[in-house]
Amino acid sequence: MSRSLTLAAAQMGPVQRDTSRDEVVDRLIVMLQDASELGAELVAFPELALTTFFPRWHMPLEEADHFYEREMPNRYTKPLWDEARRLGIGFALGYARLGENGQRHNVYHLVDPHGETVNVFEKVHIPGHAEHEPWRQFQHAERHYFTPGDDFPVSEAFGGIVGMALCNDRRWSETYRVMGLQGVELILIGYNTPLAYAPDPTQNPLQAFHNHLVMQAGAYQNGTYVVGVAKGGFEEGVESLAQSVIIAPSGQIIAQAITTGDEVIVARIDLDHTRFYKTTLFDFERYRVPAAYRRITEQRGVARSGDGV
Ligand code: CDT
Repeated sequence: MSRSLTLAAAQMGPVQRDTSRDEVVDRLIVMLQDASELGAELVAFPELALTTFFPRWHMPLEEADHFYEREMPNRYTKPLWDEARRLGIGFALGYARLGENGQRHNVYHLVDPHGETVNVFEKVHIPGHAEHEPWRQFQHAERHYFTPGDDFPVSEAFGGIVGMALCNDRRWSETYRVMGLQGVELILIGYNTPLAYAPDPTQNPLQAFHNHLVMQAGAYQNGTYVVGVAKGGFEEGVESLAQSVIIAPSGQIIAQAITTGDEVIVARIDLDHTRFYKTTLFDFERYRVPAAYRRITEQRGVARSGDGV
């Protein structure tokens, strides 16, 4: 049996603060067309793809409103929806959403080849800080700008079971396992990862290693494909990691970007290869021991048995 799918990761180079959404969408459409020519049926774009990574500045929320989208598609992104439908190709797009209820989420929007929404994922792990921290060279104020989501749903789409995550979510093993427990076969992850991590600069030279480490482990331990797609390069003077990848359920990297700019990578995958891992080493039904994992959901920080937990 085989369930093949041709997948693309459309890595982006930087989007500067004064770059218009029209210019960004033009770039996305060029990559969508490239991916389609290469046979792709699904294209993953990065986190916060339509704007610069604005959490690097701390400003009053009302001043940041223009970085958020109130509806989707909107007048800027409609050409992307139209072109994708014309090409018969699905995509996942990351952007900041300001809901009618005033809630602000960092979202990943999955669209099928007919232009219909499959699902909109709200980023769960919101990194960085909420207050202005002047000691930093640049801010990472995501906790000021975004409310966390509270689930990792999966959807039947593109012939398989598809889930999503955004950037910092990829560092947490729970992200993959919660989707693994729903039988996920393909996880799409968009990211913006500055190379300089102010709280602990010893991690700076390890950014690329940690990026692949967590996604390869998540793929293998849950028998799923993972696509990690960056917005990389120098954006407003801040250098971000590129190295977008498509990873097999074995944990092996199938395709990897070689630039730090706009670049499409493609892989033809067989979703049935997830079975190799899901029915053997990681046969959850047979081998998991949930009674031994109670702390995972009952406890947030570190505590030992002697502490009464
Ligand atoms: N966008 C995002 O989540 N970036 C974080 C940066 C590190 S936390 C300041 C990441 O996990 O890559």
